Amino acid sequence: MKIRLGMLVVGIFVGGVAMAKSTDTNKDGNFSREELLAASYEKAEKKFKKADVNGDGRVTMDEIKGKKLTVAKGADQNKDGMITWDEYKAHSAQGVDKRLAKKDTNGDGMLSKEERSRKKKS
Ligand SMILES: [Ca+2]
Ligand SMILES: [Ca+2]
Ligand SMILES: [Ca+2]
Repeated sequence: MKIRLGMLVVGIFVGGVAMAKSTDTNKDGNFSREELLAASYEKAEKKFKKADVNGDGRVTMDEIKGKKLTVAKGADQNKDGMITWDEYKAHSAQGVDKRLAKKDTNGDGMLSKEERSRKKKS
């Protein structure tokens, strides 16, 4: 049971948006949704470009086959076997919203330093 929980936490962490200091572009100590989205898109764009081997702006399942930590298959929202940048962007935004929903305990739409560092309660 303990092991399973640990793996779950690791999975969430790997799939989440990196909480770099640079995310806080206006330096107010909080990560707003906009700041999180900007950071997430920036990261997503790098991943997407890397995954898009032939550079046609779409990532096909062939392109991500056998690769780890690239574009998630779940991003293919219309299930046509290709992930467009729009789909991937939407997927990234969903990740940000999920993260906010989970961590933004006071519901102000921003992650304060305390909220970011707070460990998940068991
Ligand atoms: Ca900020
Ligand atoms: Ca492609
Ligand atoms: Ca698609």
